[in-house]
Amino acid sequence: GKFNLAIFGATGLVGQKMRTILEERNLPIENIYFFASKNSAGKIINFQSKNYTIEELSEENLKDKNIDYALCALESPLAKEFLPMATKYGITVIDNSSAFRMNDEIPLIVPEINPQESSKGNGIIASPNCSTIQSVVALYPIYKKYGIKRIVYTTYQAVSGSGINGIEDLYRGIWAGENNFYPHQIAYNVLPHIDDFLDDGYTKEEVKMIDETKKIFNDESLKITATAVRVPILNSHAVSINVETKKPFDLEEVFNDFRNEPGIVLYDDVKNNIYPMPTITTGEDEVYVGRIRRDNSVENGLNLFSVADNTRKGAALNTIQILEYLIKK
Ligand code: 11C
Repeated sequence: GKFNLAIFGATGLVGQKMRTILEERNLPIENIYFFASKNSAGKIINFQSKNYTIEELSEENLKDKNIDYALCALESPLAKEFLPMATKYGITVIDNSSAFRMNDEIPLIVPEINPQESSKGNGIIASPNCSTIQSVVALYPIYKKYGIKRIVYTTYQAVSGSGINGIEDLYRGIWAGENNFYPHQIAYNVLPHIDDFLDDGYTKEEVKMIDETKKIFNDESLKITATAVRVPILNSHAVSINVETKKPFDLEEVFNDFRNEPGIVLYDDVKNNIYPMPTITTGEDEVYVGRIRRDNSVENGLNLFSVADNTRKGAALNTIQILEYLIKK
């Protein structure tokens, strides 16, 4: 049947993308409500040719609306503050922030991999970090068939991963050679630094990729390391993935494994210079996989390159695919 939907954080980059993708996908929405901070309250936005007034996200404004589901694009601290309150009113929230991802009671869902787990939890369902999502989708056919011992992730992440601030800093760098948001100029540069540094020298982004991968595959035995790098690209993250499988594989068969997998486009024909790139994946829903080759430096070693639209599959689309799974059930 029809349901009532809210978007929390409707004016940010991910919140706007949620609106765009909802317009593309025709879900049976009865009423939709857009919430954001006080600053944006009162602004008018358009959805499916109708105008809506943005409301301030508050208990007062939420409680009498009979909202069934909410897609949350709030920053982590705000999500922490508001989502437990929203669940008190029977709202099931699908959260794009990192606030609840590693909470044992909260499922962390990639619909291609573990949708059935979304029935657990107490009204909050977490959607993983953007670089994690496109990495685990790319690895899933390998994981299922051969098992995985160890993963080495190296990322090339677009500025849209930081929202509008990141995009502005890239243009600021190009036009003025300055930076305001990142600790260094991002234009004509590469920063091996995403999110805060921890005491062991890793960044939080790297730790998210490691911890979230283990949680999604439900496999604490996985050995994983990661280096996350910001590059001067507007949109679409790339991840170079080196993996050691448990069972031996035939390389031709690996190509076929990718060919038949939902959510993946095998994009690998190096003789014709075909490989995934941000210019190919931006605006696309699937994770593109290419540069598939054997790593002969270890037993059962494999290299691949995954590129995906970080604001779509990495954020807004993944939350909407979770919603679609829930309403189909
Ligand atoms: C980035 N991956 O590209 C980050 C953005 O944990 O949801 C997403 C942060 C998160 O900067």
